[in-house]
Amino acid sequence: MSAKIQSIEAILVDIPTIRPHKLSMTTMGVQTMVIVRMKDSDGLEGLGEATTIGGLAYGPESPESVKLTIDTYFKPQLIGHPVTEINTLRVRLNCAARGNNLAKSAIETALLDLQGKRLGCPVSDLLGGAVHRHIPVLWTLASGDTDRDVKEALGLIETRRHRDFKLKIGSRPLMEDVRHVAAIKNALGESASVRVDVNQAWDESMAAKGMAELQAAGVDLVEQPTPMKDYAALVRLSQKFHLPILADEAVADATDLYNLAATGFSGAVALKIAKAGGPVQALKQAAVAQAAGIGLYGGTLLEGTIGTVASLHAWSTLETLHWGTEMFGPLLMKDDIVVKPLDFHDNGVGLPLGPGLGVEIDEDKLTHYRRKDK
Ligand code: MUC
Ligand code: MG
Repeated sequence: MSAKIQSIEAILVDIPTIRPHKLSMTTMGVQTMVIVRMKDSDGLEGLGEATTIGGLAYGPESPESVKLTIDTYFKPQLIGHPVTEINTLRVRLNCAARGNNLAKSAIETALLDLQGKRLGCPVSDLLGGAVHRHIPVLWTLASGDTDRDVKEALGLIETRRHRDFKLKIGSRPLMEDVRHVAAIKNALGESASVRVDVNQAWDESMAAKGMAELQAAGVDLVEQPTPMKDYAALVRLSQKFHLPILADEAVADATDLYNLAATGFSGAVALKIAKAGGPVQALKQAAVAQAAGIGLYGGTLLEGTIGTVASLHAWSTLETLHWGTEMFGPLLMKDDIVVKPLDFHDNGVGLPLGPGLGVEIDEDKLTHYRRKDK
C-alpha cells in the first residue's frame, strides 16, 4: 500500500545577506525562506522551499502568505493522500487554489524529494536524468556602489567562482545606471559577460534608449526592461535590437511563454521553479521555449540551498542552457541551514547526487534561524 502524507510543516527562516542587495524595487538585508517539511507514513521526509525577494516588494506572494496558504489551504488537500501521486496532488491544489505558485513550488519540491528518497534516486532521475553534473552560475553585483561591485567581481573572477555577472539597475536615473554598467564592463574586460536586470523599471521609450546605450557599452543581455504585463513592448524591443532580452517577470509559466512567443518575441526566458509552481512546471515552460526557439536561462528568486538544489536538478536535465544560470542564492546569505552546503567551483556548481534532492537539514541551524514567534 502506498505511503500517505502524514504531516506538513511550513517554517519561516530569516538569514541576513552578506551585504545589502539593491534591486530596482527594494534593498534586501535579509532573506526569508519558507522551508517545507513533509513526512509520510513510512517515516520518510521530503523538503521544499518557497522564497521571494523583499517580502511583498517583488510579487503578490510574501513568505508569510506562503506559510498561511500551505497551513490553511494546502494541508487539507494533501494530508492522508498517497505521496507518490504527484500529478493527482497537483490537480487537487490547482482546484483548491488559483495562482500561489511559490507555495505550490515548495510542495512539488517536497513531493519530488520524497519520491526520490523512496526510490533511492536523485530528483534529476525522476525528471528523466541529468545531462550535466556541473552547471554554470553567474553572480549578481548589487551593492549599489560601482567601485565595490568592481572589487567584488575581480575577486570572484580571480578565484574562478564566477565569470559572468548580472547587474541590478533601474532605481537610478537611466544615464547614471548606464555609466555604472559601462564602468564595470570596462573594468572586467572582454572575457566576463555582463548582463543587466532592470526588474520592470523602465517604460518602452526609456528601454529603447537604455538598450541602445547598453549595447554600445558591451552588455550581453537585458532582463525584463519593461513592466511585466506590457508584452507588446517586450516584443517590439526584442525585434528592434540585436542585444537580446531575457523575459523574467512577464513569463511565470508555460502558457505565459507560449503567448509571448506567439506574438513574435525572440530572446531568452528566465526559468524559475518558484514562478512556474515547481521543477516539473518549470520544465514544461522550457519545452515551450525550446519549441519556439527561445533561449534558456536557469533563474532564481534567491532561494537557499533547498530551493537552489531543486532548481539545479531541473536545469541539469536540459541539454542547452544558452545563458547558464544564476543559482547563487545560498552564497548571498551569511549562513546555511543544510549539513553540507553546495560546492561552487570553476564558475559553476556541482549537482548533488544523493537520493531525492540530496540535502539534509542542519537541525541546530534551523532552530537558530527559524522565526521565533511562529
Ligand atoms: C530577479 O529579479 O531576477 C535573481 C538574481 C538576483 O539578484 O535577483 C534575482 C531575481
Ligand atoms: Mg529578473
